[in-house]
Amino acid sequence: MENEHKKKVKVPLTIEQKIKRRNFISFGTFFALGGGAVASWKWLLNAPEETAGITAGTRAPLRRALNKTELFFRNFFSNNHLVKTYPIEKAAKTVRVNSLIGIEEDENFDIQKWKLIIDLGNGKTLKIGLQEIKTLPKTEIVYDFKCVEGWDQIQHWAGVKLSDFLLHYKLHEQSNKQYMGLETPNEAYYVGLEMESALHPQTLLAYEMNGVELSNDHGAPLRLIIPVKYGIKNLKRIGKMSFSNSRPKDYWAEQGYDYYSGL
Ligand SMILES: Nc1nc2c(c(=O)[nH]1)N[C@H]1C(S)=C(S)[C@@H](COP(=O)(O)O)O[C@H]1N2
Ligand SMILES: [Mo]
Repeated sequence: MENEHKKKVKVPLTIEQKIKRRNFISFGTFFALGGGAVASWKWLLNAPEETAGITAGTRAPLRRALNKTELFFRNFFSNNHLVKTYPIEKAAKTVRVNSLIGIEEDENFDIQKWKLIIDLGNGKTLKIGLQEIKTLPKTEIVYDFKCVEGWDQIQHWAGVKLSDFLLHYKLHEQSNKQYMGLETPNEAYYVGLEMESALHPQTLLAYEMNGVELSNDHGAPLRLIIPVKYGIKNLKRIGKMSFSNSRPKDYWAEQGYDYYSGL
């Protein structure tokens, strides 16, 4: 199932990236029966932290790492399903556009100046342009997108796996938080996600639909595609990403929809 998502490496990776990727893939293979990619990724993510704890001789970080490991294995059994995927020919040619909060009313938005802002949580931010994001391994998915309003459509998206992205930018500490928050550049639309769903192997930061770059209506230049959730969580035009241990604000949860909105 996972194999159906074609990966294309557009730009040669550095040695460090290659090693990381190889470790990631081999450990992923080890856990292949059960979609262990989340568990393996988290394992990799935490390995350095545990080592640091040992070498520094401090027990607290080590204990924290062990607790996290325990958490991964719980998640491994509870959150290991993959959403059904389809052949590319099944994907809709005319893709439905739903609501445009944070997009249509943002007249000041300048796509040329856009950068993804990562709130590192220590008062610092990271700003990443689209061209840089496009150099990361590309993953495609064709699946049945479902909106809570009662429609669904088989759609074809491509981008970088959110887990690959976090790993590449060494956002280890941030990814150990319980939640990820995303919002549009004008902060009008925002969602909160449990980290397990954000790290799900089918969750993408998408910049293409049907093989071409995203239109504004579908969230240009970069949107979230999170197949384990209803459409409302698939935030279009991401401006900022943040991390926390408390639930980030969520536009539709504020209107009474289920915060989790999982499938
Ligand atoms: N910025 C933003 N993202 C959004 C929305 C929105 O209004 N604004 N609507 C959500 C809802 S309810 C759905 S069903 C999907 C629809 O995505 P589409 O318009 O690309 O089909 O986007 C989600 N992401
Ligand atoms: Mo929706």
